[in-house]
Amino acid sequence: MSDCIFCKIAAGDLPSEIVYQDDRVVAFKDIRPVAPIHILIIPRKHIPDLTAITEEDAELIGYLHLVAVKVAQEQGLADRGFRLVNNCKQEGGQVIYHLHYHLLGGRQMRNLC
Ligand code: IU
Repeated sequence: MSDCIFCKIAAGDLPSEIVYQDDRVVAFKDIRPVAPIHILIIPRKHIPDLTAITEEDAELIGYLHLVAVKVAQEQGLADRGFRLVNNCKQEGGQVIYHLHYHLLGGRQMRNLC
């Protein structure tokens, strides 16, 4: 999608600190981290939010989770633990309408909100 910031980041048209990428998924550092490690994991495919996924995306979403674990391992979080969060639509706190998961770690997580 031409006016989507995360599509532009995935395409390399906007700068970001990419920590992992392949033909389907990109992971990059959040510009406003709320934890010592805060990485966003996105599909290259433009999916606006979690409610927009279809049966066709099932494998992609599963694969995105595999990438999340791989990135967590590379960041030294696999044994310590981490949090993987999706904010969905307005009341879920979603701001950027390109599906993404927040990988948060490096400190003790407590409250959910
Ligand atoms: P949310 O789940 O849509 O609320 O999260 C959007 C995140 O995208 C938020 O943590 C921002 O700091 C982050 N972000 C970014 O990393 N790079 C950007 O260029 C923009 C937002 I705009």
